[in-house]
Amino acid sequence: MNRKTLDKLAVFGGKPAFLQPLHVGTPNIGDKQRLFERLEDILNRRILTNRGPMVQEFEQRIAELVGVRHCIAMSNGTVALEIATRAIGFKGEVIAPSMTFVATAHALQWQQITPVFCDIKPGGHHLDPARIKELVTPRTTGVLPVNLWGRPCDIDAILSVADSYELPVVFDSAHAFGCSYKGKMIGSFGRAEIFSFHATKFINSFEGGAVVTNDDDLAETVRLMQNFGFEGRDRVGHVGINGKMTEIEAAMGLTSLESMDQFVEHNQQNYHCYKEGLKRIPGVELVEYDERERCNYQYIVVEIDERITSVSCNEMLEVLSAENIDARRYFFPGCHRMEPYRSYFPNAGILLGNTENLLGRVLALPTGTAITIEDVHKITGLISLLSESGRAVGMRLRARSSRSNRLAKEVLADA
Ligand code: T4K
Repeated sequence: MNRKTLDKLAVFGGKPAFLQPLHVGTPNIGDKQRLFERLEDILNRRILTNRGPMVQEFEQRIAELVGVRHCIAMSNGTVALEIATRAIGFKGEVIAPSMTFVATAHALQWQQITPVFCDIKPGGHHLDPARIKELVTPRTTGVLPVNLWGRPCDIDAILSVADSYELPVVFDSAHAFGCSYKGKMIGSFGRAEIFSFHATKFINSFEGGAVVTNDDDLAETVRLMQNFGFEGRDRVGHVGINGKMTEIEAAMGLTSLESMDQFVEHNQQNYHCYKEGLKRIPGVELVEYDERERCNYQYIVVEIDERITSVSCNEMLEVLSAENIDARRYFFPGCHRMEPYRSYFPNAGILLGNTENLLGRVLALPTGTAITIEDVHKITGLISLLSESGRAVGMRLRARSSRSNRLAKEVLADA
């Protein structure tokens, strides 16, 4: 790419490719009219929360779709994790990946349970079952794997290792609603699983989450704990919390569910368009879905190999951001490098070689129903341009940043 073409990039003063920012996680919105009708019902009924009819219907629909006996709708996915792990009796130490959103670790630490970070598989993004046994101690009470990006982890192998130590497994399936593993819906594995229905998720209820399980006793405990531990009007049997989903959230959830097929179709088209647009770009590898399974395609994730692209993940982010493409470095720098875990386990990285190697190279790109095929073409076109002229772009960005560092030093020296 010659200098003139480079000048067209917004990062070097050109016009941004998009007038408005394109986000990772712009909400999927279903039929607004249906939502308004439900809102009308809620207001007329004057039951706004405390497991009203909308929440009950939402729970039933989720349980049916997943194929489990129980769904307990929650205020969000984090509280769902906290309650599920508490109700099972997790304490002491729990084995979990660091390659996840920090809520996975926080849900444990919030209850004084130590997350013991386990590395991911070489070349993968998910917990490595082969590494679990080296982390089991007498204090270990469970395993908390994550079905990251809606792609299942090695569920059978994890359950088998955990079983050999009699450790219960709770799956963090925050991303994986509507996805399957070996033909069976995610949500039906382990003692329990959780979903998130946050605004940025495939199916959203503004904020929201759920615990799903086939264990009747566990479901009962989760339900009680979610409602302050009340077992009747005047009797409390557990330390509980307020983890309830509201009626309006359930109304949004139900409305989202009705459009689930359209959301999948839209996401799938975007995914195929990304796949086509990125396939010949050296150093940019799309994390692929197994299309023999059910997928929600809600995350478009690429791995950048800087040795080939000559621009780092960070530089790519800077260039895309200037074009109004708000890509995200999920989940950099890893839970083990965030507080309080960084202070508790300053050397955790030594055991997390695959995680450390991956975290600096991952970018999530915008998708969802707010992103069109034309948007995706533009995004992949830009990435292609970037990779063709990675060396020149990288040099120019680095020259600019060292110029501005020099300038800042001169200003400081003059002050
Ligand atoms: N486990 C895992 C593996 C998780 O990924 C998460 C949550 C949880 C557990 C816990 O579930 P929740 O307690 O959240 O239910 C977001 C979400 O807040 C979080 O739910 C999610 N995972 C995580 C992966 O992403 P941020 O801070 O990266 O994104 P946020 O909220 O800034 O949204 C991204 C972009 O989406 C925004 O820049 C703009 C756009 N957006 C967002 C919202 C909320 C909109 O256009 N409209 C909106 O209403 O955390």
